[in-house]
Order: sequence, then C-alpha cells, then structure tokens
Amino acid sequence: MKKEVLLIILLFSLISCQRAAETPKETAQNQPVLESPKTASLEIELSQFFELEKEHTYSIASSDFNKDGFDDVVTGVFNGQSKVFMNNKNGTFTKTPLSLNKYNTQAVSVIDFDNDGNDDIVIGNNNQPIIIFKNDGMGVFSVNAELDKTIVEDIAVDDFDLDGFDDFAIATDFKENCVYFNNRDGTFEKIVVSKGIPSTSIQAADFNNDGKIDLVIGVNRRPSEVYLNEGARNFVLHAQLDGTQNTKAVAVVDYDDDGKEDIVIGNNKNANKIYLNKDTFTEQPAFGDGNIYALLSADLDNNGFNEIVVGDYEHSLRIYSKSNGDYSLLKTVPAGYVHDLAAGDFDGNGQLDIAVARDNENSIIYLS
Ligand SMILES: [Ca+2]
Ligand SMILES: [Ca+2]
Ligand SMILES: [Ca+2]
Ligand SMILES: [Ca+2]
Repeated sequence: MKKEVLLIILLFSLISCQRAAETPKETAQNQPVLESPKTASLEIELSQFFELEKEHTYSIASSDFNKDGFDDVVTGVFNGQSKVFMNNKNGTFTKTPLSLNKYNTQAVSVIDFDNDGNDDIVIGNNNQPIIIFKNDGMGVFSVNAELDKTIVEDIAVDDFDLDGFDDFAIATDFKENCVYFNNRDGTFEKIVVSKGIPSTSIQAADFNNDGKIDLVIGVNRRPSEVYLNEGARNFVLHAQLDGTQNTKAVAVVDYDDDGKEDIVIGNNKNANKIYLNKDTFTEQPAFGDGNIYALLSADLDNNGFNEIVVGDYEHSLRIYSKSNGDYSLLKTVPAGYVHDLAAGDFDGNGQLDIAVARDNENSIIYLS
C-alpha cells in the first residue's frame, strides 16, 4: 500500500514537472535550449537541448554524415521538405532540405547503398516513390534513385544477403512488404515478404542466431509477424504475435539477457507487450500503456543493457531501464506528440542522446 501511495505521488510530481516544462519559451532556430533535468537519475540525465523545426515530422534518423565525430540528423516530413540537420558541434545545427520537392514522407533511414563509407539516406512516402539520396561525404545529398511508388510506413536497413552492401526492407499499409536487395550497381532487386496487411513498423534482427538478419513486422489489429531469413533472398514466416492490438511500433531488445533478441510491441491505447524469443515467441506481462507511436531500443547509459524508450501522443517520453533483472520505468520527460525516435551522440560525450520527431511541433533532441 505504501509503495502504491509513493508511486502515485511520484507520478503526480512527474506530471507537474511536465506541465511546467511545457510552458512556451523562446526557441529561436539555431539557438540551444538548455533545461535542467526533469527528474533525478544517477545514470541518465536528459535535458532538452535543441529544437529542430516545427513540421509534420513523422520520422527521424541519425548518423555522422560528414564524419566529424558528431552525429547529424535527418527528418522525414509529411507534406513538406525532409531535411538534414548538420551538427555544428556547438549545440547548433545547420538545416538543408534533402530535396526542393515536397513529399509525404512517412519513413526515413540511413543506408550506405554504394558502400563508399559515407552514409546515404532512403525515404519512404505515402503513394509516392521511394527515394535514395547519395551523400557526397560532406553531408550534401542528391537524388540517386527513385524506386517503387507505394505507401511506406517504416524502413529497416541491414545487409540481408551478407554481401557487404546495405539492403533495406519496408513495411507498407496494405501494399507489398518487401526487401530491396542491393545489386551493388545502384539498382535493387525487390523480394515480396508479405502483402495486403496494415503494417505499421519493421525492425531487422537475427532472431535465430544463424548470422542471417531476420525481420519483425508490426501490424495494426492483426498479428505482427516474424520472418526468418533463409538465405538465397528468401524469407519465411516464423511466428505470428497477438493480433488484437493497435500496434504502431516494434523494437528489438535482448530483454532477458540470454543472447537471443526479443521483441517489444508498442501499442496504441493498449499495454505494450514483450515477446521473449524461446523456441517460440512467448508473451510476457505487459508494461506501460498510452497512445504509443514510437519505440527505441538503445543503451543510453553504456551499462551493456538497452533501455526501452516509449514515445506517445500524450506528451511524454518514458524510459524503461533494466534493474534487478527486469525492466522498470526509470523516468518520464515531456515530449509532446512523438511520432518517431532515434539515438545518436549529438554532443560527442560518448553517450547516446535521443532525437524526437514530433508532428506539428518542434522536433527536439534530448541530451544524455
Ligand atoms: Ca557530423
Ligand atoms: Ca554512400
Ligand atoms: Ca546486401
Ligand atoms: Ca537469422
């Protein structure tokens, strides 16, 4: 009983912290916004650091595009220009549109498609072509290829055929979920994995530890699906996860630290679910709820265990961290309408920070 009372007090204090932090303030472009951490934590102190821009930013990704040791950001903007934010290493970023065209971009990922060591970008749009942008090495991008016109909800980049060149997989809304295999000449071979299902999210991981990268596809109101990579550019359905949830996001984490990647299913208006990777995928007790739109699995405190970051439409970012063998809520920070999350080291201190894509609010970066 005492614990519950303490928890309620803690929750209220977190909520009031958020309210206070949501007070509007001057947030001029290219001016850092420094705030003190919202809650005390020995391991992860998050302070809001920078506001990128107010757009319909549905997707966000990070890489060090010019190899200056500081991670940069790319946003995927719906009904607007997606942009690269190059890190000036002093708390400011310089933004440049990826293209002068407006797209309905719903997914953005980093891919080195030509294997020249400079990270390039792939964007997936709503009923528009998939576009690949080449990085000249200085963080200047140009259109390299336009692929199929489809409805991309999410993109996962990995080397699925182990030829040293990045491939990518897409989750689509009732279209074809595909893997695009890199032919190493700027063209791709499309392999259909599944189709005609309302997919929302996709992640790549080696679930059966055979060295070949597999896929989990998050599906709305139908079972989410795990596909194993059989080699020879072939994927087979391995597992279907509970199908009653409004799944909006998936993440991969070794939840029980047994060397096998487990799956986090992020649900809208339902509790999140963990599926442990045993002989089959086994559902675990639920954790957290809300209007989930984004999940991030990343080791924010460099302790060897990934934190699970949950972003939702209810103004908060919740960080679950592993302690005493289980995940528990470490802290909540204000975040507005979170649409996507990415990890990167934006202040060069060796600890991963969090980039938050927000719809119709300034996208932000939290420093850790
Ligand atoms: Ca950089
Ligand atoms: Ca490249
Ligand atoms: Ca490949
Ligand atoms: Ca595998």
